[in-house]
Amino acid sequence: MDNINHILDSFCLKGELVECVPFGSGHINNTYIATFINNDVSCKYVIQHVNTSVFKEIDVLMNNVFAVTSFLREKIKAENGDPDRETLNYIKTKDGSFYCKTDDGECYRAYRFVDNSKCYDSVESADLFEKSGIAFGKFQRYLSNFPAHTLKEIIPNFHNTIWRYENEFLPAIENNLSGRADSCAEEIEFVKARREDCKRLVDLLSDGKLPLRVTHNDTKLNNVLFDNDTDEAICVIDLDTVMPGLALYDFGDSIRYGANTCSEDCDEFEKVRINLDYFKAYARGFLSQAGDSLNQCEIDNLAFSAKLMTLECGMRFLTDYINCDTYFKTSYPTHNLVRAKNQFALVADMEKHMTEMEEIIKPLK
Ligand code: ADP
Ligand code: GN1
Ligand code: MG
Repeated sequence: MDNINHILDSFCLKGELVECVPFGSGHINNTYIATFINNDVSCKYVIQHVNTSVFKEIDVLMNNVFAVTSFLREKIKAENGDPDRETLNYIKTKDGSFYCKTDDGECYRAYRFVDNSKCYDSVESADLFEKSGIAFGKFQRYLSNFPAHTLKEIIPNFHNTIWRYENEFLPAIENNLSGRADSCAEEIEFVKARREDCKRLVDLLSDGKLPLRVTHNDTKLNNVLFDNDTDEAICVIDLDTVMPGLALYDFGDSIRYGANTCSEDCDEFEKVRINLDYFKAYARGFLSQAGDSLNQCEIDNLAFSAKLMTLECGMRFLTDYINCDTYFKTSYPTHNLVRAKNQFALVADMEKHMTEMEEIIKPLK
């Protein structure tokens, strides 16, 4: 991180800097924790370098997240919660901007670190996963009357799976920039065989059967902070992709990530399975908060959404592999291919268990 002092100095942060170290495991932005000492009290801030090739309109992005967090603060207060802990608190720069831009055009933002909190990269128990379902369900409920038209769609067609299929996946194969397409013919066929699935939710949306809501769109387990002492889910974070979407995107993406018996990066594909206990626990938590507002078509597609979000994510990893790994951070040459194969193994296992997944949902709602 260049010019760290200069960057930190541009924000309204109090005290003397002790250290600033890399943190987290996200695939897009770079996160750092800056520790300051102020009157003998230690104070931590999260500093993020925003990936502006992914988030091209940073002003619009920051307007979105400030609007959403301001709205959430009022909701949290109305339910006697603690808005300093239960949503992100962004810190403006000294000249009143939502982010700092360096001379070489890099963009950084800052917010308060939620003390005594932690994140999990993998699900450790059904109970923990249920709590994350409660957090994301509550997030959805809080935002149910947010004026959606004021939010810009920061990445258009983000979860429009058929759009990604036609406009990203097929052209990647056609252009074959990396020359890798021949080596993943089986994975390409796996996606092609499921083209009809890619249309299902967007068709239901355009038929008026699924309502457009304000959704998070990146509901990985590590986008929830848990209390260090009680293990209660405190705060939903990583709000960059909050925009109009389907409740099913949020439900499905959580299952994709958290109910996989292996991590997204695991290359032991034969061990990849859907954990049905975790699926049930998450569904119970999510529906306890958001269930009353969901319509029957949403309920009927919960199990399918888990499969679709997994297929979509696998397709995005595969597309990036064929496109020379320009979108997701990777640590080794076949990393995106491994992630894609992992996701497709999960899709295949969900297909085997789809009836059981649907049966699990029925009594919950
Ligand atoms: P990324 O885009 O890299 O996923 P996140 O916003 O999810 O970025 O932050 C990365 C990690 O930093 C999180 O998983 C969490 O561990 C930690 N983190 C982010 N915000 C906070 C916060 N306000 N308080 C404490 N930890 C945080
Ligand atoms: C990215 O930034 P991170 O790691 O929370 C991606 C998600 C994918 C996820 C896969 C803006 O999320 O859509 O589901 O990787 N975020 C963006 O792990 O593309
Ligand atoms: Mg994150």
